Amino acid sequence: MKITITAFDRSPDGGRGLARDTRVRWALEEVGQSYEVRLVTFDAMKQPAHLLLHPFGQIPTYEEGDLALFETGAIVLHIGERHAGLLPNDANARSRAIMWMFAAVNTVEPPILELVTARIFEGDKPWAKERIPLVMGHVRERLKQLSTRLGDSEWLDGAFSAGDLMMVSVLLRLRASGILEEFQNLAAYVARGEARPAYKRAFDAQWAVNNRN
Ligand code: GTB
Repeated sequence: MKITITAFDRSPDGGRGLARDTRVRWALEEVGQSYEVRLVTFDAMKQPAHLLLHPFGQIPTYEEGDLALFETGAIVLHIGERHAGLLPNDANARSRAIMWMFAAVNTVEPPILELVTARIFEGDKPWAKERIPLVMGHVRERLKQLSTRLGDSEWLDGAFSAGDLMMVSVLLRLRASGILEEFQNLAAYVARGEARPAYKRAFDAQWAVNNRN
């Protein structure tokens, strides 16, 4: 069945792969499913037609037959459940992979988003100079815990899974901050994710869209 996702008509990051359609593209590439992309402007995202698909007026969305989904965690989980390649067959290992997906979006991503907000959207506020080191501390604490758990392992729990796909996607948002490099094993973990052929295809596809004439 045809799969259609939505993405920014022009991502504010100019194609650095940080918008969340990249993780959905990556998941589809990992399982070998082709997909189409409908590009939407910021204005179109807030119009009734898009709000029917995404109540919060955001991208990405996912359509497949009469199924319409939003939220990248739910979309990647759906892809992993329908196609081989992202979730282990063993029931316990599968539950643990899903646990890492939740950990990525629910425990690791929030302080990272706090930092993005503090640095980019509130960087000119009078409290920014005091707030940024505080939020950096929250991010460091999470990275330290994650780094300890990952140790010398290649992936979070055995073979690469949707849990790693979500975690690497979340950590990539830290690249510009330099914090990731303080944790050598996490920096190497992210680099391993980026080196996967499926990630490269996903990245290249969104780059092409965002750098077209
Ligand atoms: N929890 C949702 C999910 O995981 O699907 C979050 C979806 C979301 O935040 N979508 C953003 C969006 O549509 C795009 S990805 N924003 C428009 C709006 O809310 O009006 C977030 C994002 C945007 C830009 C960059 N960037 O330029 O670096 C990075 C990430």
